[in-house]
Amino acid sequence: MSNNNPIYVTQPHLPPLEEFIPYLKKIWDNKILTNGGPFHRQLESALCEYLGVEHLALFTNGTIALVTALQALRITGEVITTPYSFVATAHSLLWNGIKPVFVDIDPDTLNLDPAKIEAAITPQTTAIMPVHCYGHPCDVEAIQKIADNYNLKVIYDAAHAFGVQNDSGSVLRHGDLSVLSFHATKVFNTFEGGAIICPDAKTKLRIDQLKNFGFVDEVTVVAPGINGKMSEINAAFGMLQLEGVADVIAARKEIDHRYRKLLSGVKGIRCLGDAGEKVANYSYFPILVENDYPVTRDALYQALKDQNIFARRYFYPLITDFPMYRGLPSAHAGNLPVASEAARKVMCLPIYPSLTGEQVDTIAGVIAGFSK
Ligand code: T4K
Repeated sequence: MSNNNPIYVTQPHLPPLEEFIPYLKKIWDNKILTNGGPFHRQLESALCEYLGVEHLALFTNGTIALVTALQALRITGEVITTPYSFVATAHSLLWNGIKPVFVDIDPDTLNLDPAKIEAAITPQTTAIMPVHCYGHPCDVEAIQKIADNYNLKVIYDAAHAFGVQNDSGSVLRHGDLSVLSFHATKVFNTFEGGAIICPDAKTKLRIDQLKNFGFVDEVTVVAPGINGKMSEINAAFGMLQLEGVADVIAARKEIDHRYRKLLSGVKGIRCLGDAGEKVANYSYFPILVENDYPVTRDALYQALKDQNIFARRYFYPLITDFPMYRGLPSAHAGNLPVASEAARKVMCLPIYPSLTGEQVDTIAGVIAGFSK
């Protein structure tokens, strides 16, 4: 028997429509639609406060924010990164004419393995771009140590890490810059959107110029900047979303715990553990379908689909399998055994605030059903 209504891997949280009307009214009244208007400024400071960071620049999406972060730090040459991510991570390097150098991941966290970074450093290496995959923090201390030793910059792709904290507070404070995504599929969404977390006002100013074509004033352009500005409508929506984000994360936490309980005894299913975070955001629920599970990951994926349950294989294929990357020496599967295995086994189960306990039970039931 299959579910009548499809269950997707995620569903964006939306507050009641009538709550957004007063925000729209303000925009209609003042006629400021974009270019750093009042909602843009408000959301930047509200997010700084919520996230526990000093400076933040809003963007139209996470990808343009990544591209701009690399520009802001004038990164060139080679950048060490992970093959186990959404393709935008590596694309941001190609958009800057930078050569990605792929390094394998840690089998427990599925984040860039610091122990393998040093061997990939060459005289052309200028930076490291790790990803806090699924919102699980990277080993930020070990990565910083390597960066300091070799005089490299660190730009975190923190697209999944909204609100995540480790021992020292917000994980977004690590590295030279961190980049968030506020895409519809993220824990905190502004329809489309993103941000760069910057360490100081000077860097934020440069980033603000870069996202506005490089304009410094009406008649001065200092860099070939891009149009990366978040519009007032997205920023206003962000202000409203921020009010409910703690409840959103709490609801996700409940679903996460329910899955873990239901799947704990299922032979061959490994629920990915945390990476030592003190505050998590439960942005994804990845499981690994191990070799002792009765059917393959893809067979399980199809079985769920047959029940109208649309899990996703994030991150399969690996970035290094795409044509624009696979010719690079570091993209060779032999260089990336852990990532290759994870890509073969992983599947992200549906997780979003309005997913009911009953639906979670159904999904876990399909998975447990094979190993009975
Ligand atoms: N770095 C990392 C590590 C990232 O994961 C991402 C984005 C980025 C950088 C780039 O950030 P942005 O430039 O996107 O801000 C999705 C998202 O489009 C993408 O933002 C995200 N990562 C990636 C992991 O997932 P798809 O192609 O899987 O999305 P899609 O459209 O298949 O959506 C998945 C499901 O969500 C749908 O089956 C139904 C549901 N959904 C989706 C949308 C867009 C809705 O219910 N409503 C919606 O509006 O990439």
